[in-house]
Amino acid sequence: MSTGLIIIACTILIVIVIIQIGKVTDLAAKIRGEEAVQLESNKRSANFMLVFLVAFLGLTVWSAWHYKNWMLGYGPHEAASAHGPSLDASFNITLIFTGIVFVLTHIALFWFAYKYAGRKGVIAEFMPHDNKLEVIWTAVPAVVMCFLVINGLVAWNEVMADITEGEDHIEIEATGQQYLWHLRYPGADDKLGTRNFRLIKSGENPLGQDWTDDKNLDDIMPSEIVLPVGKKVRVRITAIDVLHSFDLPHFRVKMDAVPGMPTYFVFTPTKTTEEYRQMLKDYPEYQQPSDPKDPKSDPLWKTFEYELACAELCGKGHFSMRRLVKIVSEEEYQKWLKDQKSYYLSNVRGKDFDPRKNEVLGMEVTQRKLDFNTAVDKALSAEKPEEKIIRLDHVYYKTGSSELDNRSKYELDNLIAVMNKYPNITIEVSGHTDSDGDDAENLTLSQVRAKAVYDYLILNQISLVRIRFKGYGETKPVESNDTEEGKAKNRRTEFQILTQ
Ligand SMILES: [Cu+2]
Repeated sequence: MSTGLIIIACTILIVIVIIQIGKVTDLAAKIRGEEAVQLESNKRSANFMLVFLVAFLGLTVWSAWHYKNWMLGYGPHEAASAHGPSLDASFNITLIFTGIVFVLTHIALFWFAYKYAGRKGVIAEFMPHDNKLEVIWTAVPAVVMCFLVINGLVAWNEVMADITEGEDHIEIEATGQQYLWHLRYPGADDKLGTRNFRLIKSGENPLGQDWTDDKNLDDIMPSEIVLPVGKKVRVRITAIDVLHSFDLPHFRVKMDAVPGMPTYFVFTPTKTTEEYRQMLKDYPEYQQPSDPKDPKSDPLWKTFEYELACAELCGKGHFSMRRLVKIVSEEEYQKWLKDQKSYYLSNVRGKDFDPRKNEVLGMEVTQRKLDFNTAVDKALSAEKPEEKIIRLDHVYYKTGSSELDNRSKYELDNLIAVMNKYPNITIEVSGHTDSDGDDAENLTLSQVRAKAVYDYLILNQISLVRIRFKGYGETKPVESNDTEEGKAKNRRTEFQILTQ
């Protein structure tokens, strides 16, 4: 409130002062004559032009010098990509030319204003046209522009070159959305799966990946970009809603992300994050504490991270489209990659919206076989009878019936393989239920379900003297029946190795 009053008071005062000065000037003109006052004012303005010229150019040079270390391409901000230096050089060449023109034109502008200020008895020369001048100020910029454009084109062609057929590279994808980047890496198959915008559903399928395409199943969606140093990367760039721009300033990578128009950028990181930090270490501005409130916090160079930004003002949350970029060694990259989980397997698999929930996937078959054999090996070497029980987690029945679901065959085939591998093993197959419903019915259901597994094994040439089956109904719960989770665990079929 008081600040507002002061501002209003100041404004009124300034207006009064200006009006008073005007009155005084008027009065002076009346006393000394109009012309004399005009000439004096011309002279003063001319002198100011000279002062301004010197101060302005001086400040321009000073600020450029003072802030140079904060500009890309100068001081510690070297390019960290293979193509970066050629772009930086292009910018520098343009800066040299425009810088020279900038200084010369400004000197001419203010010097002329000084030199040709109105003086008593001097009349301006009338010059309607000058061919020589016209030719000079057309030809010189034209030649310079040609040089700059050609120089820029050469750099452009180098920077925008795509991957050649069969060239070794990593292909990743970045999709801009208000206000985040969806990052996608191909999984073990090295191929990104297909997308269809009609399948986009937030929370379920943010990118519209087509889950019937096997290539999608192992795709990972990490929260940061991790890349190995020295390897070519091709980034597919696109957007879901509005224009965004994929910007990796340290790598001199910048490309618009346009909905419906896929773009790309190919670059090779040449410095790991750690190497870049080591380079920043020598600069005093990076030796400041990273937390201004805590002088003991790590210096800025130590906490430095490359980053991905959105360079298109895409809305009010634009600033939050920041993602970390980490450049590491090939070994670290492979290790990181191995730790990533497929988006499909961790977020979609088995959910109601999984179009393949009734299907056993090839990779699941492989993984389950491994898990099953590990469990069998453990049971075989165990001492206590209760440690020789193995749950058949992937044996399914049709609801309320003992008919085996088609998906059960993989697990049962694993069991058959084990029975054939160890011909001395005998087992008991047992069925169990939760506590819901009638006890006697549960007992019967568990019995017929265990028998269904028994029948499957007999049908597949396993000798009947090696197997017996039994239904335990709800008598042997492994968890409390109070929760749905516990009940699901209690509804199970398992087998116990009796002799081996
Ligand atoms: Cu954006």
